[in-house]
Amino acid sequence: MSVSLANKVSVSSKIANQRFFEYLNRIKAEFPFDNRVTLIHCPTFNFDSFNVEVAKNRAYYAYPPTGLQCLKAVLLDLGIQVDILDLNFLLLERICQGEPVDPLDLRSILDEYFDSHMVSVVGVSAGVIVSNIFGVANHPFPQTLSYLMEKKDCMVLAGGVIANNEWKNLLKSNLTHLVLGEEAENKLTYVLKYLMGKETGSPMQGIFFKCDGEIGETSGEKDIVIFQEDLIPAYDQIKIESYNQVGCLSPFSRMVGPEQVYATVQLVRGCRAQCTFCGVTPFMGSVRQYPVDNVIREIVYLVRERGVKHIEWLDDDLLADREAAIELFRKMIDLDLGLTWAANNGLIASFLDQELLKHMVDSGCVGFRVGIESGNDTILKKIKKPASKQSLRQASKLLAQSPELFVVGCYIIGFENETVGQIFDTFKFSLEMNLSWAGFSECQEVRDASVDEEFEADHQEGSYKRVTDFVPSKETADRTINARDGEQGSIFILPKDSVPSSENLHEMWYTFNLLTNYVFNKNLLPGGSPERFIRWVTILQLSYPENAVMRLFHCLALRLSCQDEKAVAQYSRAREILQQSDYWTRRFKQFFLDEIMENPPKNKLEAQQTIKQMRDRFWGVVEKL
Ligand code: B12
Ligand code: SF4
Repeated sequence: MSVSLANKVSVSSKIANQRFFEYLNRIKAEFPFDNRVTLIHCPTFNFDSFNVEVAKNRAYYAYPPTGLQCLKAVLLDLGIQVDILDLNFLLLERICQGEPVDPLDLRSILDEYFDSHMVSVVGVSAGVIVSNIFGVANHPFPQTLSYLMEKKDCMVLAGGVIANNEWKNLLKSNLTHLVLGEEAENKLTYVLKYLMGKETGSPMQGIFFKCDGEIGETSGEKDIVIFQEDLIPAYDQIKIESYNQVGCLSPFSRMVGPEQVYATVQLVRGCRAQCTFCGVTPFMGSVRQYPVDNVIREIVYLVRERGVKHIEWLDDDLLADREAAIELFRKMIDLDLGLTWAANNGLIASFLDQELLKHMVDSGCVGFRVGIESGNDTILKKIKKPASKQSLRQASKLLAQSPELFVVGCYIIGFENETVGQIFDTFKFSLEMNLSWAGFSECQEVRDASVDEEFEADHQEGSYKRVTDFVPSKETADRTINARDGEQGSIFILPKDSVPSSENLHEMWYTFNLLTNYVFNKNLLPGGSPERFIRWVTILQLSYPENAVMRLFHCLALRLSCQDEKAVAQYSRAREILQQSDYWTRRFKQFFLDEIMENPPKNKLEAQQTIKQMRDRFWGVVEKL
């Protein structure tokens, strides 16, 4: 790894560093470094809304711990022995393989490991979907950290996006000895070299600590990680061939078949854009690229030696260097690896062009997300999205030429002070873009450390800012939204110049999702591909087994593709859910779906008519917006 440094150390900063070294010396004396480090990957699913059926369906995320593997790769260069303990994988594996009495019991896994391993340094990564770690009970990240701190026999380090956002609160709560901010290869190397008594080089900023009750940050140069290491040795303890047996990466990884062994790969760190709502640029800084040949070697290793059949890019801006991306795809094509790939983290739509798209398809791309965010030019400008409606329309035309790709457009609603009218623009634009699917999410501020002043008061009063899932239906174990009677009203009567309440926003999310993805889905139109719709919805149903709307539209799509027996099964399941659930009964009435349930189509022609009638009815409303 080469290190690039910026900014000079100021004289006053020496005091902060003196305190840091004073603290580090104490820790070093308390836990003499034995050349062994364990890195823990915390569960990435929400313990509060945990649903055992979803876990057994292998629908929770099971990402390999790539960030920890990168750290391991640089520590191996220092001759340190590194274990990676993937708690997410182990927990999901235990649930998928048996019927554990307490499926969320982390302690037994930690006990089993630490009873047989003495380690002087343990690093923990907060890999959980709920980022308000102090706002929910039973959160695995603080649970794991307090387990380790209570043991009092190792130095504890925290890192990753959430630790970065919560560093002050973690230190205040004595949940860790140090927090290493942002990308941590250089900072971890620095701390461990110090513990080993090796030459460390200049101090760098971004290491957070608490000395004698006072919280501080090291000062010095800002390090920029330029990752050049070989990641292959860091796969030694990762059971990559089993991750698909306990979870998934995204609907794309399920779409290619849940039995396909998958892995994740990265070409670029950082992003060219600086969208105001996104933490990527502040967290990762500038765009940096891995050597293309290293990435190719990793892919070849994964395919040929570990049996991987599908990869997903972790990049925020995979196409940042167009020529490098083309070189990469070309090499993948030449190697003829029989591999599929997807970019669930998203591509920037306005940077797509015909040549790139061709290389993507030929190298195995099955689909990707594109960040569209808004259908209102004022909002697009305000959030500094590198796109306009015009450039997005061009992308939509380009994408229409590759119908084999499943492209999900991502939209955000509820930006600060965004009006109902502006949000309607996004909804109408999602219909105009006419992609395979629309992923709506509600804008949420991911906490940052500067809000610590309110932490204690908020924490005590239980009003600590709630940052939950960006998709409201994932907030509850039964996947309902605005479930109480009376919370579901028409969003179309909201004044266009008003700013919606959070309930209204949830309701808008619900309505847009229903209309764009189901009622107006292009694959349910004559000339569309109901089979593609069926494949996607089948995967979504693994996460939403009790969603009656999905059942009904799955039934309609099956009728369109003349799979009548299966259609009857979906219809019957929808009926059962409705019989048991007031929530779904109300939702069906609200959108006149109860009428379809009373008179369900019996064949392809009737299904086409049903869908057309439904569209005509809603189009009247949409047109007036
Ligand atoms: C895969 C992924 C997920 C997976 C989990 C992956 C995992 N292994 O845990 C899932 C789908 C569960 C997920 C959930 C969420 N994610 Co996410 N995710 C990603 C994605 C696409 C790749 C992550 C990755 O592997 N990166 C590559 C490695 C090299 O980087 P890294 O993991 O960050 O690791 C480095 C540092 O963080 C640090 N580090 C990490 N762990 C540790 C541990 C220790 C001890 C130390 C010292 C350092 C350290 O050092 C590592 C090497 O530099 C990134 C985008 C991206 N390109 O990074 C978004 C990203 C990190 N996610 C993001 C968000 C917002 C979330 C959620 C909050 C969304 C939500 N509300 O649900 C949650 C929070 C989860 C979390 N991890 O903190 C944002 C973060 C923005 C920000 N800075 O605030 C990103 C950047 C996406 C985006 N474009 O907005 N995510
Ligand atoms: S393009 Fe995507 S990753 Fe880049 S800053 Fe904008 S939202 Fe973040």
